[in-house]
Amino acid sequence: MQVTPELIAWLDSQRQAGFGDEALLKALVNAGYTEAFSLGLLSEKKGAAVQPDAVRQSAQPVQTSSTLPVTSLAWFGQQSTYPVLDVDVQVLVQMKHPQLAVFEGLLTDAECDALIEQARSRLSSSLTVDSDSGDSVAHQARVSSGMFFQRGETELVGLLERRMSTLLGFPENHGEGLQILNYKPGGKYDPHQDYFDPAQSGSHVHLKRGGQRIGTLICYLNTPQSGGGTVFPDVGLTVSAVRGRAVYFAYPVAHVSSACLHGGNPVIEGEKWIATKWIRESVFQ
Ligand code: PD2
Ligand code: ZN
Repeated sequence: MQVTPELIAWLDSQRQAGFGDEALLKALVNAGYTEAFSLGLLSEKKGAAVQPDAVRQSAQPVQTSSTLPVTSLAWFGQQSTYPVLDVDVQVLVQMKHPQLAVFEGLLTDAECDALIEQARSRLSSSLTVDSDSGDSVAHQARVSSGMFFQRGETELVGLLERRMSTLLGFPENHGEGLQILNYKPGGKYDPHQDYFDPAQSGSHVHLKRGGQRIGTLICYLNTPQSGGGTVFPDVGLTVSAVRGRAVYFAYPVAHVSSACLHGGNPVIEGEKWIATKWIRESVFQ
């Protein structure tokens, strides 16, 4: 494990935001660093950017690391199949850094089809978050159309949300409403981070609604004929879009060191439908 400039910058920014060593240690360990490495880092870089008490007290913490509901993939490395309420979920792939897993069986084929039909008439062009204003704006980096369900809006959405929170161990009310996306040929989502960059002013409006995002679950609702996989450039991984599969990745630290850069590869032939659940550190409203 290496002390990178990015890691030092993250440590500085968290200390400036008022976090103490206990919270920082937890966040580092949750992100996959060993305790010995994390303790060494904290003591070696002690107080590198600590500000006077008055500034520290008035700073608004952007990430309450000590209250993360998903501390790690608790099931990591234990079983290959998990009973989740009324279904059995298979774990096809697991990684520790980034914290990532690929699942099969979380949604049945019939549920995938039904979710698409419930969303189809409500799609509109997808937008991205403007980093300065926080507004939603059209951007060429994201070519798709989509919609959001309210939490529990339909019986099916409610059931899927209960399965998701049971599998991953987060309270249902920490989840944003389920988002459905539809990509046509040429549709894509360039690599990005799903967390709100604490350094950007536009993030604050989003952070008020439940704190930072800490994990993403992308469920594939159909199988495009060609293209459309989800790519993780930091680790050279592409997860193929196959109906009924899902990829989960967690970023307990809102920083590139979580290695959660990811994108949707262009759809080459056919179309692609996904359902995405983003998990917040606190209750999302
Ligand atoms: O469609 C995808 O594979 C994809 C890739 C990256 C979706 C998202 N991000 C997202 O919804 O955040
Ligand atoms: Zn994303």
